[in-house]
Amino acid sequence: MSTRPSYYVTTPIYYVNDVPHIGHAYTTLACDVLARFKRLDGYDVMFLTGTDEHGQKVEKSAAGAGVDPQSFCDRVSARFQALATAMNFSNDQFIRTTEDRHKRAVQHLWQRIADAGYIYESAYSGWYSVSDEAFYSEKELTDRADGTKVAPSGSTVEWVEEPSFFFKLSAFQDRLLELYETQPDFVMPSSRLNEVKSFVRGGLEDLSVSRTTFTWGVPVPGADGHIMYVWIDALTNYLTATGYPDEGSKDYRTFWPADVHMVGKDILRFHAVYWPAFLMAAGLPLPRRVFAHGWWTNEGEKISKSKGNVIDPFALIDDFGLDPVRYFLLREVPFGNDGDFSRAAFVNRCNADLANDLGNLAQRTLSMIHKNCNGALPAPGDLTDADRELLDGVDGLLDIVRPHMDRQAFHKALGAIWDQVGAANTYISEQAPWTLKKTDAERMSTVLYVVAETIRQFAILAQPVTPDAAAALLDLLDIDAGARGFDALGAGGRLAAGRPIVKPSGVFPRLELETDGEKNA
Ligand code: ME8
Repeated sequence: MSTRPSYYVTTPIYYVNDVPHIGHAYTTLACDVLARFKRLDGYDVMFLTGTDEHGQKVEKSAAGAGVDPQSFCDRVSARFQALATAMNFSNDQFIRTTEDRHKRAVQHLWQRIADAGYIYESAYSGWYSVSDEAFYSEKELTDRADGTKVAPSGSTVEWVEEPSFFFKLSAFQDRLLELYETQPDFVMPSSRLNEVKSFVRGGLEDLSVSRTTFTWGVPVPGADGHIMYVWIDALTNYLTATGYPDEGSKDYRTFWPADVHMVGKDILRFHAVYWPAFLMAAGLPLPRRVFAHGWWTNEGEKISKSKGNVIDPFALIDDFGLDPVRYFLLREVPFGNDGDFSRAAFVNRCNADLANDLGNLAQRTLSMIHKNCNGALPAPGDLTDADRELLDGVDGLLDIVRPHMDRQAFHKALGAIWDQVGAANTYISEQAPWTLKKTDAERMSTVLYVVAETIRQFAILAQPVTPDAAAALLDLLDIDAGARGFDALGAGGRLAAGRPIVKPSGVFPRLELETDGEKNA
């Protein structure tokens, strides 16, 4: 087994009733950045994403499209896999719940919960939302003027009466409350933990976990006609990917329990209440954290297919290039809060931080070195207080950024890096190497060296978020592949003088707000 520490991060598995949009890209991006960060920080990482392909909702969508469910799933799942490629996601696995290994894992988990005495047979009558794949109690619903009822999510509910197996969720109220007390980071951000606590304090009813009125799902072992509730099926994907039910497998022993299940706030209850209860019932270790992030709106409006305002990530990448999209999504909005997507804010943010602050800093510094130092990095002379202050700030960045990343505070991590990019810009303006060129060439060399060294570290730290641009910067500095990890940060990894510096080409182009179909990328 590896001696490195391990890290397991998961995205929700996405329903194949819908094609991927910016919300899906956002969640998986956050996980991708965590996975890349941890790999660079020396961890053995597993990063999982995939598609949730069973249930009534998918069965209905397939029927609506006039194809059999499996062909329908194959088609839409391929779109999610294409999104992973387009977004440069570094997922180690892409799981599909229609895979045999998954069906085996779900049936095994079910049996284990049943054997422990937490599943019983009865009949369900109550409200169900196919769109949310969720049961609701009467008190959670509101009445529409036309007499129909709606769930808190806004989706329509229907009355369901059928034989069903139940999971004894009510038996886990105290243990769940104890979990939230003793492990307060189990649900983040803390405002979400409070929501979960008050839901659980309000009392838990047993959960209907099988359906008999459709067939597209995993059969309940030994109970003809019963299909497992899609959420038991879906949540188990996190175990399947580790090799479960083979608890002796290398991946299970290395990666379970997961470090972070990243989800949107809409599906927190399933992950923070049902999932730990299922695992407690099965006697399996619990994940360390469920992080529920906020919701994106489009220019102030809720994103919905019916409004026709769905933001297509493929089109956005096409318009602006990938790295700006990745940067904007994680920098603009405090992670955890809701955010509004506006193209004007996008262009402003990317031009200010990427094109101007980091892009120009690199462009002018490396151009000056190429032109004025014979195309090679100069050796620094004696360092002044200003030089040392800037280098100390940059050398100390990882210690500031790492705790932010460990709390999924991407905006703070990026803010801390870009504060130092700002300090480097202030430094170069004050030191004015373009003036020193005429008065003190040796001092000019020192200033350019110091800035080049800060760019090296900014590029290493920016790799998780803007991998292509960061690699281009590291290429410009002629940094070996083996010297791009976080162990190369700080004074120990200082640039060696004399390395060739070619004429740089712009790494972060300036973006234009698109007019008459003009493209940036
Ligand atoms: O819920 N803003 O799948 P799903 C931010 N299959 N994030 C958004 C978003 C938006 N406007 N819209 C969607 C399911 N998301 C289940 C999950 S997991 C065991 C099963 C993201 O396709 C966000 O992560 O409806 C949300 O939780 C997820 O997509 C819902 O994806």
